[in-house]
Amino acid sequence: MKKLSAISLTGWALLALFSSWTAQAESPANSTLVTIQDAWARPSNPGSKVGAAYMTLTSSKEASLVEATANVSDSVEIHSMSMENGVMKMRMLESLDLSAGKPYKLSPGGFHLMLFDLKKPLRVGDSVNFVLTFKLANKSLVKQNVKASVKDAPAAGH
Ligand SMILES: [Cu+2]
Repeated sequence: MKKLSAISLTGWALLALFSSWTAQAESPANSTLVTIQDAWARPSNPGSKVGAAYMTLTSSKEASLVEATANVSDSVEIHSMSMENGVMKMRMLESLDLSAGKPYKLSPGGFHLMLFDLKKPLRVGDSVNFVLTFKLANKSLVKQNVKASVKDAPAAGH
């Protein structure tokens, strides 16, 4: 009898261990991988079908932004911008690597999400719904939604 209860105790301990392990394994899906702050988009220029959006991304783990889609345009690209020999150059990136815990600021003159083939002009007060796809080191993908409000660029951004 004593031996039996010892076994069942071990069984319970194992069960408890197992369930806490499963709970831990599931938590990344439920908790937020990337904290997305200050998401905004510029109003589009009259007659232009392109737009740009900015935000600050802080990932809790090593991850890369690998894809972005938006409800207002057919395609979204991740772009970098830099000054080369006195000329502003834009480059499309396959992905934007995020180190754990480090905020990456997408801002005018730097990284941005470029919207192509806008379905309608972006005006101040509109909002853009993005779905961002992040890839973790283990290759698993995490999608996160973010809403960017359309507003005028801060003067300091130039
Ligand atoms: Cu661009």
